[in-house]
Amino acid sequence: MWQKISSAIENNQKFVITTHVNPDGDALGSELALAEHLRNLGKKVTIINSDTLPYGYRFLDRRRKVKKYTTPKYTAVIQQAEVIFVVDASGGWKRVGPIGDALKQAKALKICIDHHPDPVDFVDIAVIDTNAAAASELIYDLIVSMGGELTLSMAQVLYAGIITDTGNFRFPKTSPHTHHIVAELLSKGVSPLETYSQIYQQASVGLVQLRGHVMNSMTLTADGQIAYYTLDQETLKDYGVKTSELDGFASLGQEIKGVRVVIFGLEIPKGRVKISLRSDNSIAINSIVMEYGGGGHPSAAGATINGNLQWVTVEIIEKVKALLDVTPLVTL
Ligand SMILES: [Mn+2]
Repeated sequence: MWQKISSAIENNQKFVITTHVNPDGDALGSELALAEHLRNLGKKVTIINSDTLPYGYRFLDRRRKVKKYTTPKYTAVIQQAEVIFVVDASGGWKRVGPIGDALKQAKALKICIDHHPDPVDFVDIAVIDTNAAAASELIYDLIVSMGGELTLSMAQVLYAGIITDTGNFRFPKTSPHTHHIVAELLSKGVSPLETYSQIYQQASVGLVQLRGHVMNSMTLTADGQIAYYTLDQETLKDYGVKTSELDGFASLGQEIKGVRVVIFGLEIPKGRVKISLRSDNSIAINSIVMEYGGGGHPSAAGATINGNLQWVTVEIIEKVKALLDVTPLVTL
């Protein structure tokens, strides 16, 4: 499984690593652990993303190794790279944002390591395992398969990647292998409490109150099988919250008994709406957002759609209702 990638690592010196737009814990954990592994092997590595590191994940990157893509600053680095890694992102160069165009044109060998069920024809080598709960699991497997040293800092970022992508070990892809890996990570000295606190207990009062606002506005439909809510830019401003801080808002409706699908519509600039869908795993909802150029997993998916917040949300509600009509309640 890892043979081609191991050879690519062994036979080259200059690496660039990137991931999807709005990087999450798994994206960053995968990038940082892979970068450290490569550096331990004496390689030259630059992590470059289209977006800045979200504030809440700065603790993973105290040495500021994750760079934000700008031209012409990183043009030469990208052109001179021998291998480009795309981690936790598949589906094409668009997924990685503005840096995608530069990477696409680079002459480097392109490698994708991911767990999303999206096409990988944009790279030369791909390891895709949709059974993996997190890309961080795959990076761990790669490091181990190469006999690489697993340091505490690598264990820390991989642990953060795994807990965030598994929703603290509750999402359906969480497996015995996930827990085997985590056992190894903890044995390196990772603190579950400290990591949890860094990720989930650093909110501003505005953010917590905004959560309350959203929960108050939540509406149930389709006999309580759908919970939906929206958030516009003005409300965000009122609470002093940034779009990038809304991690977890899409799953708020999942606390309600009987809710199978949550629809969260978020107004974003330029007349667009970001739709996030969550399902209780009794129904695959990623087909709905694929129509709009979105993607994701069967139980967690999203898309950015042009249009008015209310109209777009209503359109998605109707699509989910239609899907529920043809999908009887059977656990997948
Ligand atoms: Mn992931």
